[in-house]
Amino acid sequence: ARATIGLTGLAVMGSNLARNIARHGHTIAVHNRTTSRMTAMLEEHGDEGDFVGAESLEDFVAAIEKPRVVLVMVKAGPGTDAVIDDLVPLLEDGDIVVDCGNAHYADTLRREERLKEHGLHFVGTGVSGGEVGALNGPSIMVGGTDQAYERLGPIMESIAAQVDGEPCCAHVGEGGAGHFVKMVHNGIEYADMQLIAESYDLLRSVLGLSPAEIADVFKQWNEGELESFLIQMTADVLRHTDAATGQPFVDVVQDAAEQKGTGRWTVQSALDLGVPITGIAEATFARSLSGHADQRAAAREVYSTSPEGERVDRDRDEFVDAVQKALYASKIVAYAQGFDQIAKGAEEHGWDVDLGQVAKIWRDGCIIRARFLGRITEAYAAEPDLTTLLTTEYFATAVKEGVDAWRDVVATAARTGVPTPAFSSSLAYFDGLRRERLPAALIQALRDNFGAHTYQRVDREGTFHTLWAGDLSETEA
Ligand code: NBP
Repeated sequence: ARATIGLTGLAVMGSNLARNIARHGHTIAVHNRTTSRMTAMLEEHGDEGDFVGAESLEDFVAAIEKPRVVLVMVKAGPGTDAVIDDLVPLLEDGDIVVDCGNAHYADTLRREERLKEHGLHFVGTGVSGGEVGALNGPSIMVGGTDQAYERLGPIMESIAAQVDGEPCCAHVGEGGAGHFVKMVHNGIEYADMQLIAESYDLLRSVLGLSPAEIADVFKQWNEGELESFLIQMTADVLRHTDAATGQPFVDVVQDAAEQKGTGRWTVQSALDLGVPITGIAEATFARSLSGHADQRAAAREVYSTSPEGERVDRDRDEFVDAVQKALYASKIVAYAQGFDQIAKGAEEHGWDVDLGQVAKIWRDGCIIRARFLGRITEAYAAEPDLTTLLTTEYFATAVKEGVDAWRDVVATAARTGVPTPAFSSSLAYFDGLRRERLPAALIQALRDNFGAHTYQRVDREGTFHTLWAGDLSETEA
């Protein structure tokens, strides 16, 4: 055995990750179910480092030094189970199986339990950054045991993106924490993209700017606090012209956004945990709405004769500035909600997750990489038990400065008929949090009326019920 690590599953993500590992001086055994994919990869890239090509799983496992580290990068779901089934009989006590695919964390928990019975470590690992990240330095969120990380960590840290000499890779927590954190990362990515899309829609619909003009706006935003991979990418995409038609590229793309499921998982988990992640949920539903072509066509037919939204005349610079502020404030809300979900998930599952460290390893390599994340790391460093990111001085200042513009943008969107579910729900969440009294009091009273669900009083301890069908007297439950 001469390879320090092995990787099976050489589609685009797996082969790029293997090349990244080899380029960093690690000898890597490579395998793929369909052998031709492995030989093709070695033919094309074999000179980039020290690869050991294996045609069978037996040869693959035999090529790796013990305790073995086997990275699995196959299609998530049954594919992962199939590979695990084949690997388990070939592995020995203390070997480490690392699932780098986009698995649901509940599957990871189940697989970890199963492999533990065989004396094996199972490490669910989130890898973000798409294919380019896999090759040049992704952000890596590792779960599983401390013991497994001791062997795996140094290799993964060496191939991850680096910021100021620090790797964007960490053992974020035990068990399924790696895949849980990756799931929320993807949920936040949904919210980020939805907020960007709403900003674009407002600038185009309210101000009448062209995609190229909006590209300039995003380019300018990318020089300030909003600086991020996605804002830069938005400028590039909006500037792109379709070669076939000469139209702005964004106008020839069908307006139905797809999803592979991580956004949905994030929302499902949030419902179970009781965490209001309104930004991510609205972003997920907005994609879903965009895909309902039949309902959209039917609604257009019925309502297109009704007055459209109002036309408003807005000063260009002032409105661009307002949208920027609304975007930033809504983004702060979406991240506060996402980090809240990670905190609650960690509490629920008994994982020790350092939220500041999570923000730190998202600073580069991953899709949501942004200047902003450094601020989140600072916030948790100053106050590790922070209840919500919204109350830290830096973010509170930004929200207070932006709140008038935020209201103006949401009101303008409503008046002009531009749908802004993420902007609007983020503002509602913010207003809900800061409100002295919520109408939840009325809901609780109604619940007591129809279902004797009881209530607490503001003025004294105890649990009470009013005899709604009787003499309206109050009883103590
Ligand atoms: P795919 O998700 O398209 O999976 C293709 C690979 O899975 C091939 O190597 C294929 O082998 C293997 N495979 C399948 Br399918 N069923 C198998 C089975 N029953 N036994 C063994 N191997 C099996 O590849 P990908 O796009 O490179 O993504 C890999 C993982 O990385 C996925 O979990 C994905 O969600 C995750 N991910 C992807 C991205 C991205 O940007 N694409 C980003 C982050 C994470 P074959 O060659 O023999 O068919």
